[in-house]
Amino acid sequence: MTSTRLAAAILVASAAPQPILAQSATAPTVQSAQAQVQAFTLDPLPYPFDALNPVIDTQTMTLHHGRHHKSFVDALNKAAAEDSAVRGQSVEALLAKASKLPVGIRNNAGGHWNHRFFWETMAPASRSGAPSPALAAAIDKQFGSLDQMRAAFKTAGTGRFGSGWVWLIVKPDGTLAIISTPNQDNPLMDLAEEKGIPILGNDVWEHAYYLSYQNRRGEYLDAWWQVVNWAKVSDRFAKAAVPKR
Ligand code: MN3
Repeated sequence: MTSTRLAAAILVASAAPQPILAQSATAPTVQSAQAQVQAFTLDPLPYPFDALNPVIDTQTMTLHHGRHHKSFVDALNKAAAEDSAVRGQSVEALLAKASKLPVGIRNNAGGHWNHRFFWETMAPASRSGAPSPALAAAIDKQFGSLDQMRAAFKTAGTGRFGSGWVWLIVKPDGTLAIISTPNQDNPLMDLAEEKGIPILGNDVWEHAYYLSYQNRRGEYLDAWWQVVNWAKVSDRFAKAAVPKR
């Protein structure tokens, strides 16, 4: 054996056991730590990926849920493993203290909450339905009509520069309002300019519509009403609207 080969053999012999030792020493700790902080989960869509065709195409839904939403969940779980301010917290608790969190955690917490809410806001067009009588009355009172509410929603959505969301919220005084938030912010965050309980929301990031609509965000906002789950929105309204005396 040449000295080079001998050196290589010694190197292999001395190096080989190290990963095994390292693995056996640290793997169980890492695994149990991960098991404790797997608090954030990516739930499956409440309908098949192709269920919203042609309003939202299958590829957009697949990428939006499996890549975009998943990235927020993965990032939150990573943050939870590293940061005691995130560990063991609900996503709602993170939103409530968003102003005190690093911007990355604020974005990922918002992104997770917003997308979970978004999937549940929609249903196949055949099951879209209509607002409950109570919600329809509140919409008429605040906006004049459902069509006028939709027009105001479109104005807010097309007016959002860059990326963000548009929301129909119940304000603390019990009235409805339409607002838009930048990035992955939402009206539940303590730093929101206008706070309230969202009952309906649409994602106006380009990834939500670009494959089918390209730059035509207004067209997407018009078509989107076909897949709004009004039963879910009405249920949220009933829970959020506290009668004021
Ligand atoms: Mn999105």
